[in-house]
Amino acid sequence: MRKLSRRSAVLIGVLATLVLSTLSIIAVAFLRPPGPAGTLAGRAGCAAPALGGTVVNVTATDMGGPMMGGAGRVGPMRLTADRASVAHGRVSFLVTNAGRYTHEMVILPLPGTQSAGTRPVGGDGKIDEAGSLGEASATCADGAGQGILPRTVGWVSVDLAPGRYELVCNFPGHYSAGMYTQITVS
Ligand SMILES: [Cu+2]
Repeated sequence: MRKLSRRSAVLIGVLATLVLSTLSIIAVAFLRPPGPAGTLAGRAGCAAPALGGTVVNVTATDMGGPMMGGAGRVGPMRLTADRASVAHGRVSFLVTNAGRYTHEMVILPLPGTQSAGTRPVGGDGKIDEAGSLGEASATCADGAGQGILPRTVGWVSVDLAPGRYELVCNFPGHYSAGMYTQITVS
């Protein structure tokens, strides 16, 4: 009888452990930080108003910070758009900074057959922004500013003529680290 009770106790212990581990796994899955734009903006306490024209969602990412290689190291950085082409006219860019550094998005015309990512980078780590059609570089605001802080959004609305454009982040070193993408306006 006593032996059986001990076995039951062990069994109950094992079952309890299993239940608790399962609950922890479920809890971790639900507490994981969200990825998509809207959720990040919500957490940051700011969201873009209704934007005019066709909305292009742009995401800035980087692999920097203490989790990747430690102090001073800058990992690959990316600027990605959720569409490669858009109709001409009013276009709004909603930029979500999903990275650990401050970023921005500048719209530059891409002349001739020039490829995105091939602009010369100056000694200051930046490219020439001449011909810029607009930028989203303000935290939780429209247009130009001091940069879009991590886990926040910025936005800008512009009128674009047919052609090819390059979206870039021109914080020092970010363009050469990979923060550019192309969008075609038809
Ligand atoms: Cu950047």
